[in-house]
Amino acid sequence: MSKLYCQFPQDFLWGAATAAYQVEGAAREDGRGPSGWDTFCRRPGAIAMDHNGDHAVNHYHRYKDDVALMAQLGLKAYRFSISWSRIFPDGVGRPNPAGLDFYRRLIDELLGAGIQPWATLFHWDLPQALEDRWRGWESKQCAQALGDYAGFVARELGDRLTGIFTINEFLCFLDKGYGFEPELFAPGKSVSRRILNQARHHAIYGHGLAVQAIRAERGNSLSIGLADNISGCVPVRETKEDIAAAKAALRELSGMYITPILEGSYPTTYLEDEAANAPVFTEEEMKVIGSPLDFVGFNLYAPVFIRHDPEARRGWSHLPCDDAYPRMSMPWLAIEPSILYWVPRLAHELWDIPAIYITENGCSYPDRPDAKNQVWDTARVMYLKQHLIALHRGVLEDLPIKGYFLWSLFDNFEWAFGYTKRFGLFYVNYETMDRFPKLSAKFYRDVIKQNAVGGPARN
Ligand code: GBH
Repeated sequence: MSKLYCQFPQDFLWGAATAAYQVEGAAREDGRGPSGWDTFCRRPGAIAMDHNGDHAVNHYHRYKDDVALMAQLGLKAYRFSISWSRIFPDGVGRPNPAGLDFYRRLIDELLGAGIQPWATLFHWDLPQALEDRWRGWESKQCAQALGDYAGFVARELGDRLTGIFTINEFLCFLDKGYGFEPELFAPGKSVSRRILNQARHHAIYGHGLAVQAIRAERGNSLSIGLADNISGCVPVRETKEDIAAAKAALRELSGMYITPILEGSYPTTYLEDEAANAPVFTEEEMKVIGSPLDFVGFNLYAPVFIRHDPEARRGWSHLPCDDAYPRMSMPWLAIEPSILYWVPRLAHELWDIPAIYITENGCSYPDRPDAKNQVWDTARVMYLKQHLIALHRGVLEDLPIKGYFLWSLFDNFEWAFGYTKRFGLFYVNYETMDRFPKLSAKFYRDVIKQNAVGGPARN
């Protein structure tokens, strides 16, 4: 009977994700040093309504109640990020015990509730001190600093973590932070193409140093990986040619980030395209970058449609979503559920990945509570249901898909959009900080309980 529904494997990991700067608040408490996002938010006009993460949703103080909400959902895992400048207020040097203690208490609370803790080391909030001292990722010393911080966290907290992500989404703190995307993120500077490529290289090198430092502390007792927003490549038609084109595109579009991490060398297409602006690197650094991982996490939201194109230089071309294409309420959030099938499939064919997690997927939507504080976010339920059904196709085809982390547990500080975009399963009233489960929270709870999408309710 269960085969009629989208039944997931018994040990499938159902989770939800957040990031430190987006939820914690308590920006100046217990010795936390400033991060690049604290600085960037002070720049007039950088953030919608000039919002900032000073208070965010106060997860720092409400973490116990928040873990109780996770338990109500039946979450099996919580993906949170660690604020680097809480642990090392200056980025390097003397650690801050009070900052570390917050994550100890959070992890204890999670374990007490039977929820696996999965921590991201760097979700864009670089200590401001590292930007001031070294111009951040422009310097190789920043990579070394990430390695040292990773080793420290693995030593202090690693025995009770289940999984660890070195870095979240390179593109967002490099291409978007260094002036190569229309939407500007912290640190909000503008560098040359040459410097961008070198900074990208330092960041993936930092990832590799972090993997090695964690492995040295914890061996195989902790699952090590990263969470990257790889391009959501989807073949426009399910033909041999378009599928092969989408696969080639996935590898080439990831030429500066995930491809060298998984292959231990840059694809020639990337080096050729960047020519004189390509990064300078050593063989030794490439070995570090290619350090073996236990899993790879993909943050997947929007499609990049690819078609076979014999006239294009690389044999494929990208078909942009036009104005009429359906979107959720984020300019870039075009809806194509099959990204959750195609990206794991194509990535697995390319790189034979031992374990794949969807580390983010979700949508923003201008939902509002009714008089009884109920939020009927039917569009989010539609979005999630369709994506999980598409993900299930990969499960049926025996792809090594081990879990799914929904973005996000709560409405929170959505970077350049401030608090104007809501991605949460729990609605947050920003005046009172009260949280209310939306319809989508109830939908997700049912999915977790049934370990399936569809089928009769069992609650
Ligand atoms: C993730 O970013 C983040 O990890 C998370 O913190 C964030 O809250 C969440 O998703 C929702 O945004 O902007 O036109 O260049 C995803 C950010 C947005 C990055 C789309 C790549 C590509 C289109 N991604 N963007 S564009």
